[in-house]
Amino acid sequence: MASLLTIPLELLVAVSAYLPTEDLGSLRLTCKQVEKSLYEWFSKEFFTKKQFMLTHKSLQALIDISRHASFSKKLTHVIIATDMYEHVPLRFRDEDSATRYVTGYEEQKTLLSLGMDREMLTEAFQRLENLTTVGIRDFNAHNRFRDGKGWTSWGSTTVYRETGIPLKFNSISTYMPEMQGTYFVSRLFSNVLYALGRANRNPPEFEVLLCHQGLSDTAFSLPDFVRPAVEPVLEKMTTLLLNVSFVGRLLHTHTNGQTVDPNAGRFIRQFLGCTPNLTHLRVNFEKGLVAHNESFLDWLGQPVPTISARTTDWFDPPPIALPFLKRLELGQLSVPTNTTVTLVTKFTSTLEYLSLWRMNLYTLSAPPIGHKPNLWKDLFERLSKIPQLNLTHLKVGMVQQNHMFVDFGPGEGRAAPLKQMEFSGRDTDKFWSDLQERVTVQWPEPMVDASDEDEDDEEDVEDAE
Ligand SMILES: *[C@@H]1O[C@H](CO)[C@@H](O)[C@H](O)[C@H]1NC(C)=O
Ligand SMILES: *[C@@H]1O[C@H](CO)[C@@H](O)[C@H](O)[C@H]1NC(C)=O
Ligand SMILES: *[C@@H]1O[C@H](CO)[C@@H](O)[C@H](O)[C@H]1NC(C)=O
Ligand SMILES: *[C@@H]1O[C@H](CO)[C@@H](O)[C@H](O)[C@H]1NC(C)=O
Ligand SMILES: *[C@@H]1O[C@H](CO)[C@@H](O)[C@H](O)[C@H]1NC(C)=O
Ligand SMILES: CC(=O)N[C@H]1CO[C@H](CO)[C@@H](O)[C@@H]1O
Repeated sequence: MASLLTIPLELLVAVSAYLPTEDLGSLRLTCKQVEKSLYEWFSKEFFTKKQFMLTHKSLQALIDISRHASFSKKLTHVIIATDMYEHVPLRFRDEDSATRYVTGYEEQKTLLSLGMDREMLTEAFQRLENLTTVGIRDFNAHNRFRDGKGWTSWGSTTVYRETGIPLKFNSISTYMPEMQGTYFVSRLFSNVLYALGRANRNPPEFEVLLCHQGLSDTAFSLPDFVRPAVEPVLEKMTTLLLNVSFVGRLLHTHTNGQTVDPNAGRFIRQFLGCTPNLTHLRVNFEKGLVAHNESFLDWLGQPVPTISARTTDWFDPPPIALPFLKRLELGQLSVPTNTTVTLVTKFTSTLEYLSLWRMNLYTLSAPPIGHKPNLWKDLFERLSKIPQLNLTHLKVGMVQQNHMFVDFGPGEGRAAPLKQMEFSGRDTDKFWSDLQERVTVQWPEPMVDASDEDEDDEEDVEDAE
């Protein structure tokens, strides 16, 4: 009869894949041969990509892995999540869980205020030779099926089991700035970059995925005393995924009343000036809070001035080149057609992949009476005519025009209109003409009451929202 030791390795792996983590541990302990057979698969499944959080135990686990001769080489993708103990009134089931939670809170606070988190990250990064991707997240992904749970930070399930209280990703503590969501994540971003710099580790990919709130612009601040450590990391970076939120800028003015700091995203402009090797840039603006998206994108689309014409104004960073940019993804923004065309035109010679997601195209001037422009159709037409633009992948979805819904006609054999279109391949002309043919604006139904005829067109738009 076949036993675990005689079945083919693929079967053993397939069987083990259904075991909860704890039982898998037990299986590996049962005998040397099983352990040996499963080792490659096990270390790949468990140590290629791991998520940690800013607690001493979790970061100690990261250090322990980095000290392990073999696991340290497997670990290529490190995610630091923003799991936080909260400073809010909680109700505990017993003395023990209360003690553990309150201790945990105090420990996390001390870890952060002493900056030990950065020291521990630096120590781990120094030894993770094969690190290619560093991520920052404020959620648990749900794409891992073992244990029927999502992907969680190392140690967070234990905290939940021991205290009965789950750690939170988006704390809104007003007492402790260190323990407040927005500050926490911006601080984490700067610290991770600084730790990588101090560790001389330059992973090419940096992925900030935040579903609660984007990074505030100050997270990108690079004062002169930080640059020597961080610039080498930024220079080698090829992939940068971001959620940003350009709110809360300085309100200083000059004596004549003019604002001192007019440029939204001033720090990120300086920051992107240090990432010349980016091939993939994703910027998602804040849902519903996309103010100043346009001035930033106008800046991103500006041609690079000659050295002599470059401004030295600290409040007005010069435009950047990104000469290797192949993949550009923009999301949750509202801009006019021209801004988009200028931006794509600037990167034409290298751009292969373009994604426009949850984007609103707008015009300030109302169309002439009886005229129903289709801004997206115009945009697709103008993009299709950019000479030398050689996209191999295009994704457009959940888009709007002056905040009216835009779709792509009925799908194949389905009644519901398509909300997104995605193409890949060489036949660019076909996908531009397909898009132009299909794209439809959902104009509001005309008013029934004839007495309203003289009313401004815009009122209909308001009503439809
Ligand atoms: C990791 O790094 C080591 C030494 O730097 C190298 O030999 C190995 O091929 C790398 N990759 C993996 C997956 O271990
Ligand atoms: C951040 O970007 C992702 C896409 O990468 C998006 O799904 C998410 O809603 C964004 N988060 C916020 C807070 O807007
Ligand atoms: C990154 O860019 C710099 C300067 O633009 C260049 O010298 C360097 O070779 C690039 N590095 C990589 C890893 O592409
Ligand atoms: C957009 O660009 C076109 C061509 O470059 C120009 O003719 C037009 O006036 C611009 N529209 C606006 C609203 O700036
Ligand atoms: C577009 O890309 C393809 C494949 O990379 C290449 O053969 C073709 O010459 C390019 N066309 C232009 C106009 O750059
Ligand atoms: C929806 C939204 O807030 N869009 C903003 C994009 O940026 C321009 C220019 O800064 C603003 O006028 C828009 O309101």
